[in-house]
Amino acid sequence: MTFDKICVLGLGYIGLPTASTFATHGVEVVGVDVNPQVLATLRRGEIHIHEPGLQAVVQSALQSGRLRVAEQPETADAFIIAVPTPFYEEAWGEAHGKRFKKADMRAVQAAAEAIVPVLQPGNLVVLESTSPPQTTARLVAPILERSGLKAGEDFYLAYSPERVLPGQILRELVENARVIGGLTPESAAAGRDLYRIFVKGEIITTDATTAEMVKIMENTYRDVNIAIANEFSRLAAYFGVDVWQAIEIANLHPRVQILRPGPGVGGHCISVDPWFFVEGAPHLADLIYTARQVNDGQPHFVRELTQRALGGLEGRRIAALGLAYKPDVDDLRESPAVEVVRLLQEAGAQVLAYEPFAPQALLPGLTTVPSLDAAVEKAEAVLLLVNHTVFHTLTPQALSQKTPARLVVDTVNGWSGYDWQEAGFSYHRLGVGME
Ligand code: SAJ
Repeated sequence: MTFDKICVLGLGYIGLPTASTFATHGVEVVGVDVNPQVLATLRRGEIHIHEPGLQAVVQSALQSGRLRVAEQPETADAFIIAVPTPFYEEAWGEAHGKRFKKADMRAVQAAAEAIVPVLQPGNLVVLESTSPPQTTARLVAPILERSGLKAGEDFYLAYSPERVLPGQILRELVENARVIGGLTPESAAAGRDLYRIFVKGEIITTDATTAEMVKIMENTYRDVNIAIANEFSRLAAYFGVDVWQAIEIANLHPRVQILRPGPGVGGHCISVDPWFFVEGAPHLADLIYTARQVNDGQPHFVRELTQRALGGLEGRRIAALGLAYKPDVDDLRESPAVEVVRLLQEAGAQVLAYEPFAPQALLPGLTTVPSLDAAVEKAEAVLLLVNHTVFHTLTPQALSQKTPARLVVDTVNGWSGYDWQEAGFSYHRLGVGME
């Protein structure tokens, strides 16, 4: 199958790089977004998201005339849906003794509905948004069939998850292996023809529900493995052991690869996707559910650790270093570091938080400061929450010039305890037994 013109619905972290990459590979692309500000920004030749190299690709796609933006989809050979699938913040589900977060599929529904009036026989529709198993077959297909056309017979329908790492999106889009799950084998083949335009990695075809499960399984696998690392950190502290040393030794075994404990799991993928399994089959997802609870509970352990280290929290002045969900990114979504700061403040501590990648970030209820100096100058304790390179490379000598604090709590194993103790600091690390 050949594709002269495609429509990409949703111009966010995935849709915009995908749309512009197709355009720079010679396809006519119409990028659609429901947010007028996003369209206005792109029409000015600017971009609304932070991703290395993206601005240049988008500009070249726009200047070539092959990428343009629009409010509504128009007739095309293929449609790609790349809208967000978050979960409802307030509405929780409950079944089989589990309380779970529910996927908010309204953006996927609205995107499919917008395609209905322009869908034509022989078209291909691909869903890319991370979705609960069976979404393509049970949610998207029936909506598209309101056009009077039958999915898999009159038009092709496929699911192809994005699996790129923020910060590396443009390279990984092209180089990573890509899974394409078709509602029918012909739909999968049509999807393979489409992505072959720019994908250099292997393209694996399967059915739609398998492709949906693959994506959620990848992130759930990681969540469960981080949960066991976090539980090990609690057990090690309880038994008077240094978890970091124990993990290092265990990982010498050829079939063991324990991940890193930390203040919890954040971001918009790994802390979200496992819920799609729990919501879809709560009676079968015991381990996945427990792992989510372990990881979501980790900020409470950091609060307790800080409380023990300081001998109390009420009125104590703490400098919190880092708010991002992982090192060297500016993304604060679902960040456990933010949760730790909230818990400390709720316990009466006075926390000044500094995030070098988003120094102006405004978070309700949190006091953020624009520099390291401002965070530490009056602090009694310094709490390392994210192992950003700028923090990791900070020496106790440099820090002691800026702060009266002589107590540090390291939740990410970012610093050498020996160096800090030598420099006169009382040093406390997550996952290490305290006398
Ligand atoms: N984390 C730990 N310990 C570890 C590793 C990570 O506590 O040993 C924490 C991080 O600090 C962070 C969270 O887990 O809070 C997630 O970070 P991450 O780097 O593991 O993953 P993401 O969310 O940035 O990206 C993931 C990737 N998926 C996998 O590695 C299986 C990426 O390839 C996916 O495209 C992305 O999710 C997505 O969009 O689904």
